[in-house]
Amino acid sequence: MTMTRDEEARAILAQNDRGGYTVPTDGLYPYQWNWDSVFAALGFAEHDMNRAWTEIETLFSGQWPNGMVPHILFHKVDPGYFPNPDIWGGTGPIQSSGISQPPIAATFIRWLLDHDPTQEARARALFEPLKNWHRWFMTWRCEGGAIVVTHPWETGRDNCPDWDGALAAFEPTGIAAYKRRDTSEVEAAERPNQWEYDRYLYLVKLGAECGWDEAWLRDNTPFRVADPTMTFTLLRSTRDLLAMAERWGEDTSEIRNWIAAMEAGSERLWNPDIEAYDCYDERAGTHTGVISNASFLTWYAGVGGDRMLTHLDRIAGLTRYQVPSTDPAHPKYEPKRYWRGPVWAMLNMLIATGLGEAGHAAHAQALTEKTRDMIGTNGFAEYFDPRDGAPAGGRNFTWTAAVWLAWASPETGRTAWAA
Ligand code: 9WN
Repeated sequence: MTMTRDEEARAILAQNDRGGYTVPTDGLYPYQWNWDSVFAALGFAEHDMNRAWTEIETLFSGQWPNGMVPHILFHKVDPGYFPNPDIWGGTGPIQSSGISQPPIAATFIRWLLDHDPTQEARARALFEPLKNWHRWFMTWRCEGGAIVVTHPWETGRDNCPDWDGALAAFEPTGIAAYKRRDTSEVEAAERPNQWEYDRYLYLVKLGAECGWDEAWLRDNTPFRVADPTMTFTLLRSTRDLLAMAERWGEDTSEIRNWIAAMEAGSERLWNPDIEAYDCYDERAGTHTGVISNASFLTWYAGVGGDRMLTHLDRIAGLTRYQVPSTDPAHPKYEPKRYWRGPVWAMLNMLIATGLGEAGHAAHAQALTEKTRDMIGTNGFAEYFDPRDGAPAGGRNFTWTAAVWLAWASPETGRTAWAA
């Protein structure tokens, strides 16, 4: 008997469950990733609220004393993934990477809480850890109110053309010989290329050698790029943190200051030449000129009004499925290569949520239906070719299953996570 997509999605979450945390997919990614886990929690929330909270609690058990929540927690070392924990040299309570990932957690925690207030104590226990994480970003990664990254992996949009200029500005000298593992699991044409990998590893080496000293990195790393994924998700999450602070009578002044800083700082990501939000390379002092799916998180963040609507409508006319991770009109668009073109369902969920909240019900509905069709027809791939929805990257993917259950499924999906 064939399974329904809902049943399949629940089975994927169960298969990828390693006890307290999920891996993004078996084989390719054998550890706990930060934002993958937060999406996973929303998928679990459809049928197992206790498991949903555990996922996020396990993620925060790896928080560093300085507040940073790592992008990977290496709970059980697995030789199938590279780079391994020794190369990262993370310094937290659990072996980990030394960088973070898009901070969507406060928003998702608030959604879980609104949806099921009986779990309030668990949400409240995460309030201070969340605030400490946000403070880490505002202390170390805030340039004029825009949030910067020190590694492309931190944005979760690893090989987007946004990084090409900043990566070309340095030579990856002194990295030890290494063997990539990702290309034994997935077609090389759907992954970053070697030139990029060498530079990813150089930036890891730089961080590990200074003991992930953020002050040193701020002054010395060649890679410091302000990014809409980080800025818009942190701004949105900080709004949700404020709502939780108000609910529990906590002090709100610091949080309000962060919101005001990022509202103003978002403007630094507005590129007047292309009339769009993109990245800003702090070292070069230039915009990157790439309209990515992260550019459309503006509604989710609650800034910019409808400035990106024209581009959204234009891009919708270029490919069968939206939102491509790189604008198909950009010369570096590659429809099958990872973040240089493919559609990512979980980014679509954030974009559609923002559109719906901003009163663009028809746009939100259209994106939801496209994503439903794309997953319904092609299964739970890591990402999809925008031209025909062909599945790409890893399969049986946790966050694709999770956003199906939480949002895109006609049976279990919700457009609003309030009760
Ligand atoms: C490096 C797990 C992660 C996602 C990222 C995605 C990819 C890792 C990799 O996989 O990155 O962090 O090895 O390619 O780009 O968004 O969190 O699914």
